[in-house]
Amino acid sequence: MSDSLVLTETRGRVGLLTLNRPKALNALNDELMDRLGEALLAFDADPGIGAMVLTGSEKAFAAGADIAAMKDYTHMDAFTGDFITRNWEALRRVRKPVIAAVAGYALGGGCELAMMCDIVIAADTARFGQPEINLGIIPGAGGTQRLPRAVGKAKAMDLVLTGRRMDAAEAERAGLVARVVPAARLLDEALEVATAIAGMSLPAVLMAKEAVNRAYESPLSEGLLFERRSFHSLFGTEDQKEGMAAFLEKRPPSFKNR
Ligand code: CO8
Repeated sequence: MSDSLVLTETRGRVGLLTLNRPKALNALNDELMDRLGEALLAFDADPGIGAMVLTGSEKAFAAGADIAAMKDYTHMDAFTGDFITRNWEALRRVRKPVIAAVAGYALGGGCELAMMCDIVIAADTARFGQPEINLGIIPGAGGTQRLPRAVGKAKAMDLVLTGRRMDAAEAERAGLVARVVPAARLLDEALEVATAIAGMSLPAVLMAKEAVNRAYESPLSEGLLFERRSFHSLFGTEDQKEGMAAFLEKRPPSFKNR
């Protein structure tokens, strides 16, 4: 449906989600985040889907939380209404990889949304930032936590305290972005990456995502143990036998996702 706030389509084994509030530069309101969470979880549950791409418009991935919607919030509106947590938690439940394809502005909640994805691919037009300080607030969906983990304290402090924007080249140098491509290539590049991932063995992909995320949540010794246990368990899959047999037989593998 073209008037939906989140457009969805499938490209082979890839689920493509497009934020569709272009006149407000994809400002994130509750309804949009509800739709996005539902769409991501639906693709996550679909056995025909192996990876997802989340994108916005040419001008904006998302210019942040909807300022008009939250302008008159009181402390209690935000707290008792569970502002942000309620419909952002769905994203954390997604087990398949999500690739953010970012063109234009990814600011505030838009930058935080990109950082919740597993791989960020940026167009050369992309601009990242946490400008909340200009509004008299601070980031509220992970900007003060995920940004330092991605780019280090020095640059995170610079961005969060001044509200300045970072272009795509700086974001790539800083480690926020995996690849930068010309704007015209953005969607093709993201779909190619997602298609390649969706062609891998799904159990291995899910475990790889879990294990990399563990690196942020646990001490090294615990993370290494988690990785080793996951690694050992993959020898119980048919796909491991197929992958290694295919290599030795010099042919492409045909994974069954089990
Ligand atoms: N909220 C609501 N409307 C917005 C937003 C926004 N964040 N961003 C842009 N718009 C609207 C504008 O009001 C304008 O609407 P209208 O045409 O009706 O006047 C339309 O989009 C186009 O915007 P501009 O005319 O401003 O376009 P420009 O090209 O001149 O400027 C900018 C583009 C630089 C992106 C500018 O729009 C801007 O600075 N936007 C606000 C960016 C910002 O401050 N983001 C942070 C918001 S706070 C936040 O995200 C807190 C996160 C908390 C967690 C997330 C919870 C969901």
